[in-house]
Amino acid sequence: MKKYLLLIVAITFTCSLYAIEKKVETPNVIIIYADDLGFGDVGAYGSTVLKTPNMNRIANQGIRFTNGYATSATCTPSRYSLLTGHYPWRNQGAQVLPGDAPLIISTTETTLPKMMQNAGYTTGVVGKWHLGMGDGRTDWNQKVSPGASEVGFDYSYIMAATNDRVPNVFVKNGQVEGLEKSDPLEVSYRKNFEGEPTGKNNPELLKVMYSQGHDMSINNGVSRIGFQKGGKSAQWVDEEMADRFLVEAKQFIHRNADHPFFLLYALHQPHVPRIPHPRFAGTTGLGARGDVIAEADWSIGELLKTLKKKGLMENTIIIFSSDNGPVLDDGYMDAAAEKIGGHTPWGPFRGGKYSLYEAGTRVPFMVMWKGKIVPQESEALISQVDIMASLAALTNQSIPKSDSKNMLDVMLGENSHGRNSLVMEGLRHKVALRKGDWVFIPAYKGGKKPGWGVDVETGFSLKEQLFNIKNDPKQKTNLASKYPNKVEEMKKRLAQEQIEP
Ligand code: NG6
Ligand code: CA
Repeated sequence: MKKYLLLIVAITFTCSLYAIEKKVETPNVIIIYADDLGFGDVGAYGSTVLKTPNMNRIANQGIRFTNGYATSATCTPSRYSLLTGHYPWRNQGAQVLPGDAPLIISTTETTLPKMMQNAGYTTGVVGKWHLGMGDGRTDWNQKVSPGASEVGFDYSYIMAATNDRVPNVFVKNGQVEGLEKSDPLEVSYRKNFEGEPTGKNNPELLKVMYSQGHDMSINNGVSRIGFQKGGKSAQWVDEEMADRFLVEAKQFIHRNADHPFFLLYALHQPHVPRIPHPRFAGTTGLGARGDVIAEADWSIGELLKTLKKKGLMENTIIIFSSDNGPVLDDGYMDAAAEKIGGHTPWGPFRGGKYSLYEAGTRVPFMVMWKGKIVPQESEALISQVDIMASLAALTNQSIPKSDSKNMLDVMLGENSHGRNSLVMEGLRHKVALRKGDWVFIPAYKGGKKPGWGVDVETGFSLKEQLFNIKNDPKQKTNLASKYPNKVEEMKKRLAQEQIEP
């Protein structure tokens, strides 16, 4: 009898231990994702000229990664990886998209937001989308589908592509907001609609002049990429965009404060056109680019205040990063280069947006979970593609095999060993490998400059390039001919990574 009693006690004990171990935490998760914000744009990453007190707050109260990467040096591919856990070069369609492009994520794919839904979360996305929506023959006056909802977001308030691409409207749960039946919205990337002004023909209507491209339809005194007609009541006012997205993000938090939520707050700053609210214009002395970063920082501060007010600070993980590196002139004469002064958006690195050199993909990457993450800096190698598997581990979900690696303990600062290697992407799906302190860029044709006037290096060279990124962050000395064995090793590894996750 005693024996049985002991056995029962033992079983109960093991079961309860198991229960403790299996206890799944479901803190809210907010990803704040900036657009074209550089490593060196953030105070916590060394910016002294430009002040970012609220981004710094996240960094200083959480873990600040110094080796954190976007998967690509442009927007759509990086966002694709964040939401799918796949490297972007595995999908030919994951390239900078026009505003009328169809959705590039399969509706049957297990995505980050779908995984969070499975874990019991209410999911939302506010801000920049740029993953395509509709089937490619979109009538913007009807419900646009498939889109964010089919990718796994219960709520979406987004712009289709970028703030420099038509249509210049917000799409709320698949419906263009504020449309009037009498003035339907039409969009084309092939030709203008008869009688409609363009930046090219009517520069007198512009408040900011374009420098490259961006000479098509005009809205709010800014000419864009692509043509649009009608839908006047729905067209956005750039100066109000930050406030609009902030209100939406705050309302999402308010509505979902009493159960687990996942929010992707995809900021539009500092992507072009850089048009801050008058509250921020001229406040940084760095021109429009600095001012819209100040505006983004303020928005983050307001979001943090909302969490605090709702008592959600200890129960929310905040991840902050950027989709790609910085660029100065990206198509408008907004004096970003002329007013840069001593500010270095690319930090200590070479290149920028569009580049296979370091500043293309090395971005601010920080994670805060008040009371859980011990404030620290981490040198662990980590990629945004890892967020999906890490959050799957957090919420006890299983996901299909992908490029996403479970870095939960690294993200929470409990382990300083990140990835051994990662693949980064430049223009046109060209890739490079980071492994340990080394970066290897294969020989590529394509020219040193992107070719449409931006002052950034592609990173392409007809010669193979090998750098020790720790000793030489500016990638000044190509060590390929000095270390042929290292080149061979890196080449092999890159080929392996390309074959399978
Ligand atoms: C480029 C645009 C640039 C920007 C970029 C996408 C021109 C000359 N340049 O083609 O302004 O919109 O696409 O940026 O049109 S991203 O951050 O969304 O990838
Ligand atoms: Ca971007």
